[in-house]
Amino acid sequence: MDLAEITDPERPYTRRSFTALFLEGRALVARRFVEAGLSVRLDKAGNLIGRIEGRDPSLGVIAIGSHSDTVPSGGRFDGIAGVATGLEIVRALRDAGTRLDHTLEVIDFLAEEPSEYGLSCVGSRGMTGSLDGRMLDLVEPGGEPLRDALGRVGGDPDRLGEAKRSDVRAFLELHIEQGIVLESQSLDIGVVSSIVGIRRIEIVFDGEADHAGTTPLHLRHDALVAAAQTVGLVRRVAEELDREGSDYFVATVGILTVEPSASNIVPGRCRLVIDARTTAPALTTRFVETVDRESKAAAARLRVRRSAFTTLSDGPPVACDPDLQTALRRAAEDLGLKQTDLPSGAGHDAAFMSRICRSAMVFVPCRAGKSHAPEEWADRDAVAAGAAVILQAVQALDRS
Ligand code: HGY
Ligand code: MN
Ligand code: MN
Ligand code: MN
Repeated sequence: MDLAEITDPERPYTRRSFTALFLEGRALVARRFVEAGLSVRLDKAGNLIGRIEGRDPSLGVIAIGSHSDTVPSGGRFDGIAGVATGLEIVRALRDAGTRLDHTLEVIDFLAEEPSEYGLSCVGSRGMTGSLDGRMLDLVEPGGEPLRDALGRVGGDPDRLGEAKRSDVRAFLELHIEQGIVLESQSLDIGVVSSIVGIRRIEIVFDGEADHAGTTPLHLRHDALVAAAQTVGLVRRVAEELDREGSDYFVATVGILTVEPSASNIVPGRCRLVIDARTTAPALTTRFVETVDRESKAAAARLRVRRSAFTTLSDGPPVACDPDLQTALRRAAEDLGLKQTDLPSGAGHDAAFMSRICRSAMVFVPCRAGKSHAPEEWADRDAVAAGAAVILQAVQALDRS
């Protein structure tokens, strides 16, 4: 809860990556790591890593983690509940006088939320060799390239290779569900079966700024009308694809900027970012083809130039490790908790960690399924139950 106080007073629970607020929050997390007896380091991808050596270093690492950054006007549990879980598990093991055979790490991944760069999971991409030069060259509108921001928060874009891990045997992430299934069915635990694939696309329309009073409609080059038709198109195509079969498909335009943005100027430039998610990559291909074709047609009709249609990121759907899922189900059962398997419509660091090790997640209920909003809330006992499941699974893993 202390972390929730480190926020933008104008926008509650905001600690956007790469900002002073994020760094202040991260310093608090690092202090908690040290207080818990962890050795602490920042890797070259900007991840904060707490570590406690196991009795047999040859066995490698079991890692638990999530992220401490937030979306704008976010909540108090998205991400940080998973980092706090790792800390509590370290404390519980220490209080029980238990030292694992495996080395245990608690990880606060850098920039899990898509920052102004439109790229999510920067830290876990870096830890898994999935952060490439094109991504590092992304520039936030009017700001510094991602590579410079990464250097500013303790990473090193020129030594990212050192962040790639091969010694992690298993990764477990606790996260609030950010959906309504668990609460509506009075369930305690969600064992995550898969994590949705996410494609993010930037589209820019360049028209001509003009006087809103003296420019006849047929002479305008209105970038916002082209963008608005594209936003409607995104929703229409997503509904068609989502209705089609059993696979999940959603698409959102969460960013739309208008320039010069004045009531009496015909908009000259518009930038929008599409976030498309599905459990079936073939649907994304069809979505992108349709939006590409029809947004170009809208621009032509309106005598506007579609000056950019760029994939910012493209992560495939990921199946969580089946053996870890079994261990989590067994732990929930041993603890007498009510559970279900369910897919994740949210993206997570666990998806990237699956590229280097066995990776799985536990969801805990959050009030009314609300997330990415100040109303986000999870009961302490609910998070504690999830942490107990992960602790039990970690101890079973350690013995296996
Ligand atoms: O956007 C997401 O799915 C996650 O909350 N970062
Ligand atoms: Mn989030
Ligand atoms: Mn999250
Ligand atoms: Mn996550």
